[in-house]
Amino acid sequence: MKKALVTGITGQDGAYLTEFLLKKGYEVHGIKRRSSLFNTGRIDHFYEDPHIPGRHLFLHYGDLTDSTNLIRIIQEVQPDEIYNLAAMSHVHVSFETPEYTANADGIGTLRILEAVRLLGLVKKTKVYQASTSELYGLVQAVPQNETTPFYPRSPYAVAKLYAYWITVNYREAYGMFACNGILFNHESPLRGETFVTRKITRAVAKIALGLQETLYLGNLDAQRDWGHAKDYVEGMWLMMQQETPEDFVLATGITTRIRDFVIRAFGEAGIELEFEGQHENETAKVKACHGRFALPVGKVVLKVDPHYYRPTEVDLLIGDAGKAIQKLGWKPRYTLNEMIAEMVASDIQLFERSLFLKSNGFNTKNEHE
Ligand code: NDP
Ligand code: GDR
Repeated sequence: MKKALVTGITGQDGAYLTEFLLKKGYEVHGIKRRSSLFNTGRIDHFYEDPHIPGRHLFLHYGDLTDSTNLIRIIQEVQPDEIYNLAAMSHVHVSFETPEYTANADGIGTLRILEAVRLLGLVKKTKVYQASTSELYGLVQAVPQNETTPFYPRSPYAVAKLYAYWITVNYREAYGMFACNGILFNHESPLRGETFVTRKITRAVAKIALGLQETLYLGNLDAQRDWGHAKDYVEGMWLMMQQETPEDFVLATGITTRIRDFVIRAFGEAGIELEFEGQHENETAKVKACHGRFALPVGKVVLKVDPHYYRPTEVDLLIGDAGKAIQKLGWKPRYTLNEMIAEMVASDIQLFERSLFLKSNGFNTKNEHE
């Protein structure tokens, strides 16, 4: 039985990858941070009672900023594959916590690689590094592929640039199986609530159900290449099954403006929008309702709030996954519309459940609101 160690197991990708690896028959070990509230909501359904023998999922307390902790866990687990998914992954927040982001996202990767080397596991343990399309930053050329120059535009992206190159360096210097997956944005119903797609699909659900008045967003003109996280974790695994380690882009090759995502997401709930104004004065109001949610025509549901603008923005991402398609046989299965439909349906269900509980006298304060 192969053993995988997943950092960032409590995040979106960690949850989908864990499901994927368990189905493949792996013994999965995950590193979770100590937190004052439970933070394992995305993986609780895989949890197995530690008192019952024969389980396949093990959780260890740890942190990418703590070398000795990482060395101990890697020594204990002796993993065949490490998926380094842990990171302070929010681009906007990285402008407020640049030093911590550099420590966790940049040096954190070095700590993992160094632990493997110091423990003499170079020939045994493969390392996957969660690299990102944010590395491309200021547009140099499109579509972006493995040879497109990088120009990071945030403390997050600069930290990930270090992580990218230290991964390449350990591969070249020590012959380690270490590879970068340069993944373009990928989303799902498990996406963190403050990333733009999930913020939008949650707002669609809450506005449709009368739980929220207005959605406030920043730059509506940015363009992103959005795929589904479920497809992308399979790509991570495929990279780790290669004979020789290489870096791969995973993307859909289709880019969409934030504004268009908003239109499609509201459309999934049968709400047709009309946009007016420009830049910070732009708004969207209800033009018509076709489904079960009847909002008043003319109701303003979206306003721009410059608070969400970034000091430096990444305007356009569109990836070329040709190498992954050809060498890994990887292909995204979900279309953008299918993914949006899944996310909107999931958030509507979530808030309908909260409403049902509330109307039956239960307190849902700490649930999802
Ligand atoms: P999430 O933000 O959903 O998950 C991040 C995970 O990292 C969480 O489990 C979080 O723990 C953990 N974490 C954060 N800081 C630390 C730390 N110091 N020590 C240990 N664990 C930590 O991100 P995603 O699942 O979306 O992304 C996974 C990885 O892929 C990240 O590295 C991200 O930067 C990268 N990436 C993501 C893309 C995307 O579109 N989703 C695209 C390209 C790259 P906790 O739950 O306690 O907060
Ligand atoms: P991104 O994702 O920065 O691409 O990083 P995010 O969803 O945060 O932003 C995408 C674009 O939407 C614009 N935007 C807003 N973003 C947020 N979060 N909130 C808003 O209100 C809002 N309004 C407009 C942003 O300006 C941006 O242009 C994600 C993360 O998962 C990274 O970890 C990962 O590396 C990259 O994707 C690829």
